[in-house]
Amino acid sequence: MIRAFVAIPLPDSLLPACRAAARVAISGRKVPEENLHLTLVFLGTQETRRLEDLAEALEVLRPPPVTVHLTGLDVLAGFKLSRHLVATVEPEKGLLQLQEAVERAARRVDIALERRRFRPHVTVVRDCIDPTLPPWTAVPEASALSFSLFRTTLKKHGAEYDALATYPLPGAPDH
Ligand code: 2AM
Repeated sequence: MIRAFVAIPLPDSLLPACRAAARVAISGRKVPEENLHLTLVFLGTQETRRLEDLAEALEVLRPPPVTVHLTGLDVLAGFKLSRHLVATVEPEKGLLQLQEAVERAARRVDIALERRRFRPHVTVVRDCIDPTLPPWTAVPEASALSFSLFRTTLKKHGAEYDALATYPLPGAPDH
């Protein structure tokens, strides 16, 4: 059984904005920079076979171009009483289309999904005390180059992510 999710890795040019955002929190666990991502669909724990089927379905999906535009900071409720500091992401058309297509692909291979409204965001600090949110300094948007099916392994020091499969998005070099 594998715990998995589908996400867009944070485009490199948005790293400085997320780095600055993480400084706002005075407590909590910063998400390591290489782990920053925009979750499209959380899959929970699944049989390897199901994930292989999903990986194949994602291979033939014709994704739209996706722009990642960070629009501000927010604090979202996590599990139990935890709070996460996040950079909010504009729900632009391509992003919503991709998210819906991945969700459909997951349901087609019989993965039962949580019924939660998609609120696009990049978590930058987990389990923090509510910070005072400063005014947001606008950052340029960036094209997403790819999305991936990730395996997550829970370790003492936090989660480790491995990309099991990566899919290019239109506009990426060599696409
Ligand atoms: P996040 O996107 O708000 O940070 C891997 O665990 C990713 O899936 C995380 O980025 C996490 O939240 C997201 N996720 C969504 N729902 C989840 C859930 N019920 N349990 C764990 N992670 C979840």
